[in-house]
Amino acid sequence: MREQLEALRAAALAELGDRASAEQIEAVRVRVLGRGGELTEVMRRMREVPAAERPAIGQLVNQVKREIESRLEALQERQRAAALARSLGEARLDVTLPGARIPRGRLHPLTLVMEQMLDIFASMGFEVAATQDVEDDFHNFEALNFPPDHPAREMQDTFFLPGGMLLRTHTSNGQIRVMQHRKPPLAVVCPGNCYRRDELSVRASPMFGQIEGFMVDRAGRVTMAHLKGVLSEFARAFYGPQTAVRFRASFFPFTEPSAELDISCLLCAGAGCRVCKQSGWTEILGSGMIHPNVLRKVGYDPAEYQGFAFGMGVERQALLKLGVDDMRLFFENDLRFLGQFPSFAARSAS
Ligand code: 2NL
Repeated sequence: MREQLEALRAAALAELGDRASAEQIEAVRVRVLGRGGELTEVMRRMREVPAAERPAIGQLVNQVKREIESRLEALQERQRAAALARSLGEARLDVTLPGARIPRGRLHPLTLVMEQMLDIFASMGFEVAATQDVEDDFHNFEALNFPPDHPAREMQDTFFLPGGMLLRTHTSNGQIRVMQHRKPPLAVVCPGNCYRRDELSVRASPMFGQIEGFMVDRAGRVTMAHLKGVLSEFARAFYGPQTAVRFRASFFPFTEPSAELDISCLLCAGAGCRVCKQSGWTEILGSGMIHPNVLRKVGYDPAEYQGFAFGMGVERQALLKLGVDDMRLFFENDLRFLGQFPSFAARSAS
């Protein structure tokens, strides 16, 4: 019995070496200590042992049991520690490391300028209506009193699409559509992109943004004085309260009379410089009283209704306002350039 116990102990401890796996450890535990295991079997046969030897054998059984138990425990503890060390090693986290910088996006300077311009007109009660870039001849040319032989209607200047449509050359198409569908009183601004067959250059781009606007009411209620008031107010709100304005007579097929608006040069404040070609003034927009032919085309009787309209280029205003001297910069998407224009304070101030 004694030899059997010692053999059992030797075998178990030999199996419980330092490299024993968790499965091997569990197998030994079940085989030796488990119900019906080797040690239980020995205890069951205790009555075969002569009475005199029983206490000594009993002690040996207990000792073998304790030894194997403590070895099992030591091994399990060691494995738990190793598993913990492994998982700590894998998921090591240094909370003092700087975080990953996620670059923050911002609005394109042309978007900022466009939004600020629309905000100013909205504050004067204008609605904003965006319309389609792909247009037909009627809404882009005919309704605007362009004569059939006007140079703007030529292949050279306009992108014509297969099927008789074209890319609008100004956002006036949107105003024609609004007037066709609604009755005065109306005050609406139409922002959007326009297209002309120009090469991209310092001063021009085949795609450019425009804001046009109009105000129409019963004859006598919207006059040239309102045109001057609204557009002077716009110029001072957008370019600053110190900005001087002047209206200069001009010509457009869709307005009569027509006027262009100049502001005092932002760079030299009127003294004369390269930007204003020494004149002290810079042109920012065109405007006029809507031509009776245009009113008739949208179904308004010119004897009953009257109003003014205006149009301006977004890139041109952005160049002047932001002090940029090359339009191509707006279309190159160089983040070093685009990053220089955070949303300006004036957006919320105005
Ligand atoms: C310019 C000149 C202008 C208009 C646009 C307009 C629209 C309708 C009727 C009458 Cl539906 N006029 N728009 C009027 C005068 C000038 O733009 O130089 N734009 C950049």
